[in-house]
Amino acid sequence: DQSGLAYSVGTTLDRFIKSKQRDFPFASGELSQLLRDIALASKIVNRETNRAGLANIGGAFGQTNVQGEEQQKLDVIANIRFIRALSKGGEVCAIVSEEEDAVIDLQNKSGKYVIAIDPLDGSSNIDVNISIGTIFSIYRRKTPIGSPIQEEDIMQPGTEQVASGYVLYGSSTMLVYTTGFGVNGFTYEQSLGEFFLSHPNIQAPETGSIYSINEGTQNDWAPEIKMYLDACKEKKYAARYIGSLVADFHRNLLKGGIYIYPATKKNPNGKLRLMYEANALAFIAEQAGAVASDGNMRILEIQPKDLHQRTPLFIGSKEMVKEALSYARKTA
Ligand code: AHM
Ligand code: MG
Repeated sequence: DQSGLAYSVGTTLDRFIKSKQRDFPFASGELSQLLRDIALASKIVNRETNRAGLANIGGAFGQTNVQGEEQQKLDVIANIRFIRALSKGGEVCAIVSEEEDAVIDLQNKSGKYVIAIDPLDGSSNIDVNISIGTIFSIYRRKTPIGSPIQEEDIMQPGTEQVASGYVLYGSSTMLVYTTGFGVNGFTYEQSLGEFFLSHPNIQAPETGSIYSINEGTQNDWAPEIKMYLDACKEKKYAARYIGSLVADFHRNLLKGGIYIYPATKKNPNGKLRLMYEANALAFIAEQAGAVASDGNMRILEIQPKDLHQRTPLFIGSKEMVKEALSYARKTA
């Protein structure tokens, strides 16, 4: 293939979603539509991300966009774009977003899905042209459709996710998602405006030789984390840390590795958020044969108590996470 895009003549995300609808024999196709809505919003965010550098050069794009909105920070723009797509789509009744203090109740009488989303993760990398991502979880509401949203619709553990995924705005843009039947990755072909299946049935290596952690905070860790890192160095593993969770997770998922965001003195429960960062990636990890833990239990089994609750995160190749956690047990 001369173009290097062997998949560009292959399966589009749309076709793939349609072909997978048979995984849900009783489903009406709303989840499929919802995934398409997310893909559309991610294309818009991709566009905004690509031109963010230019937009920051005073006046290059003018101060207002086509909607007449003032130029805003990319994370705010992403939040607006996703909420707009999810409200217009009609399948969603409520949204939990990193950018919003409270649950957004869409007052949508027919929506049966609840979304938790971090519209643009990796805030420290936005302004410096480094990979960033979108992370999303999809739940089915527990109470009857049309009735007022209740706490039980929102505060669901990760095991209840019907789908989750992420978009990586990297050297190319990718959408990776699962509906509980394995993990598939799609690469965005800009000139065609389509995502194409490029990474079918992703399987995480059982082990690897990459560790990803912000070592600058090591004096604030529990001793066992330091012990595990020492073991990694003993084995001459590679340190790789982008500081964008999606990018660090994605690399380790494909190559084999471990990502750790431990409890620190500053963040005694870790930094990452359970509902719209950890859960989505934990579901994908498990579906690809990797694992995710908070140090004591499976991320997916944590019962959320607070919308913006944080959790320590150990995620990645099975053997590596197992070894990391064994140090915690040794010192306990
Ligand atoms: P954000 O939601 O403010 O973007 O923070 C989340 C990010 C993750 O993407 C990344 O893994 C982590 O924070 C990096 O944190 P640190 O700079 O403390 O290493
Ligand atoms: Mg975030």
